Formats: sequence, structure tokens, C-alpha cells
Amino acid sequence: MKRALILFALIILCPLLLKATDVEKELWINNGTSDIVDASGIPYTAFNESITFETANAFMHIGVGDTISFTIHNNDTLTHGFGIKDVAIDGGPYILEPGETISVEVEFDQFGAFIYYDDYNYPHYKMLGAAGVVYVSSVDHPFFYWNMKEYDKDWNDNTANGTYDLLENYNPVYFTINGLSNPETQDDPSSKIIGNVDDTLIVCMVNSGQMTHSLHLHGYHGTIMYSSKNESHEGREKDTFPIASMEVVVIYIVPDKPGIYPVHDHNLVATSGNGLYANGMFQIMEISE
Ligand SMILES: [Cu+2]
Repeated sequence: MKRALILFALIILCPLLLKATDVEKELWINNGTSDIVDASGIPYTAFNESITFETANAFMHIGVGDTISFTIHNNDTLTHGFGIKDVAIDGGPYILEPGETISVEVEFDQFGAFIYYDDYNYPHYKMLGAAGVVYVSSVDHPFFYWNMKEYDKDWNDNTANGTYDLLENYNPVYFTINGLSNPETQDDPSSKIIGNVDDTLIVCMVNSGQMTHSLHLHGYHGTIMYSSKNESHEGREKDTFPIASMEVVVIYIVPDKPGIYPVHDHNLVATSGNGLYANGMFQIMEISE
């Protein structure tokens, strides 16, 4: 009887407790250059939180049921677009001419992580770097995110100059996590996994590039809590997570021992940069007692 009463109270109270909020977010589409590894000079575009260009796209963490009111400025000389993978947006298509500002309201009613990106001239403008992450969760645990991209400099040079190469000619040799290539990744608190034994650590693994990336955890296993492509994979506990282009996987890791271990793309070409090893998609996991 007592259990039934508690259940009844929860059913009545839950919708009241989970109050959705409206989050305002202002983004600028900036144009710049990525100079990773060997002063590579890769033409780059990103969604940033100010008019200052950064290779890391803005990251957002909101609760389930929240709405983001985006104000987006096109600070570039090219036309750009705005879309979100796997999330329906009213109105649209959202296109921004150079110098234009638009408003877009999006409700996120599902747990997971979602890629917002430039869907204009797809995939070319997105491949200049313009794709970031919205993480949607009302659960409070330490979280980290890996927004993975790879780059073919000639391809991006041509895109920036108005020539759109075929994907069969795409030959990426640079690889980044949150816009950074190893060893710079190791100074990035948003992707370096730090925690304690028995913590629940959340990692959003997001592939906003064009090739598949397969993340390998050393030392620990993770459990898939959300997979944008394969719902049936949720609940699987593994140490390697293949993630296709524009796919997202959110994992929970509960470390069983202290230690320092690598996490990297199992496709080892992605742990190099223009043929130089060790660069690219490589990170450290540091677990204390
Ligand atoms: Cu490995």
C-alpha cells in the first residue's frame, strides 16, 4: 500500500518537478584558419559564442524538455545554413546570407547528444568545421565531449574558393577532437576524462566528420546510454565504439580502478597528422583512487 502511494505521488509530482526552461544562445558563424600539427593552414568555419574565431564549436548542455532560442549571426562572407541532426525544427530551411542574423527556436525533448551544423552546400561547408554539439540530459554527472572531425586541406581550400570536390576524392590527413590535435588535446578539460573510482563519467562521442571513427578506451569499459543510429546498441558494455559520420554515441564509464590510460581512434591513421605520429585523435583518461 505504501509503495502504491509513493508511486502515485511520483506520477503526480514528476511533471511538476521537471520544469522545462528556455535557454537563450547567441552564436556567430566565424571564418578562420586551423594551424594544427605543421602550420597546416586549413580553411575553417565554426559556430562560436562571440565574434572571436575558435576552432572548437560552441557546446551546449541543457535539460530534457528545454528549449533553446538561438540567435545566429553570419559573420562570414559565404552563405551558411543551420540544421540539427535527428531533431525536427519548425520553419526553415534556415539560411543566412553574409551579415544576416536569424532566430531559431528548438525544443529538445529526448535524452542524448545532437549535432547542430551548417546544412547549406552539404557536406562541404560542414566539412570546413561548422558543426557542434547540444547535450541533452537532466542527470547530473561529470561529462566530457568529443566532437571529432577530419580534414583534407586541398578539399577545404577548394570549398573555400567555390569548387566542390567529389567525396571519392576526399583524402583527410588531419584529425581533431574539439578542434585540437594531440598533444594539444591533453590540455583540453572538455575532452580529457578525469575522475575517481566509482564515479559515473559521461562521454558524448560525436562524429561531425565524413569518415567513421572508432574510439577505443584502454583500462575501462563504457556502457552505451544513447546511440543516434542504432537504438538496439543501447545498454551494451564495450571498450570500442565505431561511430559513423554524423552519428552520436553517449557512454557512461564507471571506473573500477585508478590509473592513467589512453583513449584513441582505433583507425590509427587518425592518431597521426599529415603522416606525423602521434597526433590527431588521442586523449588521456586519468582516474584517481
Ligand atoms: Cu587502443
